[in-house]
Amino acid sequence: MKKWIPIATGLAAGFVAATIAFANVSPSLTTQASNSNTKSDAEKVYVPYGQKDEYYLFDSGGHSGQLFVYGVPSMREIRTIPVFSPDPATGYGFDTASKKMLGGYTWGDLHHPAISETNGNYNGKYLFATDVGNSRAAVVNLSSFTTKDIINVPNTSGPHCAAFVTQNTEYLFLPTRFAVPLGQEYQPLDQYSTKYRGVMSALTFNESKEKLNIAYQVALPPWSYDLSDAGKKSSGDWAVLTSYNTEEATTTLEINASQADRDYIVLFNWKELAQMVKDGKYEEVNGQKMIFPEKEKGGIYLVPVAKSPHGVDVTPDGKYFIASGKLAPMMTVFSFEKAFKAIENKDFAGERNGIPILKYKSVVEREVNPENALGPLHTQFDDKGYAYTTMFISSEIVKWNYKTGEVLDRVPVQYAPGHSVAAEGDTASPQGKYLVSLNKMSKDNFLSVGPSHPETMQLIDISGKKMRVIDTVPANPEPHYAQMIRADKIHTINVYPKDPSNPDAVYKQTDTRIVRKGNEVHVYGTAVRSRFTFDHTAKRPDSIEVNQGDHVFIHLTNIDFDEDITHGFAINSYNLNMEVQPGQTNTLDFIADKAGTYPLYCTNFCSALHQEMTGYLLVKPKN
Ligand code: RUQ
Ligand code: CUA
Repeated sequence: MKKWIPIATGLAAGFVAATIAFANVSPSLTTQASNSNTKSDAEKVYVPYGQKDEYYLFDSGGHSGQLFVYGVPSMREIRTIPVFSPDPATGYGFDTASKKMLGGYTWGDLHHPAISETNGNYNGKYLFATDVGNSRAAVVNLSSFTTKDIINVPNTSGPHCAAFVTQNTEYLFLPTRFAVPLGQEYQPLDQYSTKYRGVMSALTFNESKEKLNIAYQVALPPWSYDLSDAGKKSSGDWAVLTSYNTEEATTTLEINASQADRDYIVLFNWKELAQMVKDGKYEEVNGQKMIFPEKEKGGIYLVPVAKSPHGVDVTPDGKYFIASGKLAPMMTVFSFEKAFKAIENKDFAGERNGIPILKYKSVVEREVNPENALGPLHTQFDDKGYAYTTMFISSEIVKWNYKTGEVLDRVPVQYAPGHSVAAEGDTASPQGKYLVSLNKMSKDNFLSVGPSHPETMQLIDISGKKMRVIDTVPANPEPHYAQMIRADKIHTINVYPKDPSNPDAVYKQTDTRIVRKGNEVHVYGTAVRSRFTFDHTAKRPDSIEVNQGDHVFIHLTNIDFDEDITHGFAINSYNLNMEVQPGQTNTLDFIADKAGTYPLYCTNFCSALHQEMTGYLLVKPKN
């Protein structure tokens, strides 16, 4: 393997120089050979037929708008869950309910998945995600691996700094990457500092209805908010987020947003903010309850941090938060306890936009600066109290002790890791054992597919004193963050249970019917191996005849109550396809605007006679 060092564009000149100089002393030069996998590594990742992986890995799909599910340690991809983008394979975005949920958007940018938590640990029930591209949030049900709700978040733009849930899933917070005028109205960029805002939204989730809701918003200064994390245990009522461009630059951010030596971590008490809303300390902005920190004091503080920080991660004990600076080659450990004391003593060093600034010295615990390690981004934790930080520039994982600052081990990865994910590594009880490095580059790793190479995931055994890369696999674009959960915490359903209260469901072929209401045609049909029945009384029960211009609703119930017997339903030339899983009722609606004869068929292989599972849609011309 050739030595390769990514040169990040847009870094301060001195920093780039340091990066180039660093090429000569990279630890990967000396330890590269240890990354060639051996037979014993292969045995560690081999999961024999009939056995299952120990962990699920939920990997963000970035601008594909999807979520990818892998098994660990085999690193086999087992499922794609469409979240913010349509997916013909499952009919997501085609059937009536999911089409409505997507709201006309055909893509999304999914960065940070967040599994629901109880007492700071994953409970395996739901997964939340945000869309940086079109300012949305979504929830995925982990018993069916399907997206249940998507909400548009007004007044904001690009909730990159999300989603992270509080320790009992009380809230998920969505601070944004882009500042915009409230309501995204037109405002000249010269008015940036006064008219633009970086808004943080607090969302709640109603589990019985499987619906997301915006509880309140906070009009933060017009900075970019990058990453966030919720507190745990003694810091459980608090959350932290990093900011950059506190310079409030409006052009050429790569230079102008890197001027100040310090940016800020925003520290807030979400219980206090919720109380402020209860007390009416907010203004209504475009239908949302908005707290303005310059008008209503309390709950929010700023902590100075080395310039342009990226990740911020709360330690499993809830005592510290660790910020990593993409332009400062160090990890800074801050103490919640010290911050609380400084807040109590009003030990402030001024304020910005009405938000008190704590003194760096009174909150910092230690700075950790591993020799020649460059571009620290994100930190994960194991069961022994150690931290693992990704180094984007020097392409390695650094293992260190956050209580002493001691650096314990370093392992090169190929190349440019953004996040890494350890088994339950951002919870109150990390599992140790495995860490997956989510690499942005894979030069030289796989068969060439042209100028653009796939991204990579590398599985690292972290059970011993020394880390060891034991597997390397290509990854779908684009792995940003992932979460890894013990497989026995996820309880999937085998078939959808019957729902007699669903007016669209039909569980017996003898109940199938076609009902006309004006120019609306409702088909209540069934799918079973290997036939469709739309109207059991008709001469041809598997065909549908409508008039041109009719609004047609196909309500289809899969009455094969057998695991894995999924049927599809497609109409030739009408650009329609949906899926009905065992026991499920799904609806597809469309305007039959094209007259003619259109075969319909099952798209999902379901039996030896799957090819016979067909019929016709006949659309009678208007005149
Ligand atoms: S970010 S590479 Cu979208 Cu999570 Cu740090
Ligand atoms: Cu039903 Cu193929």
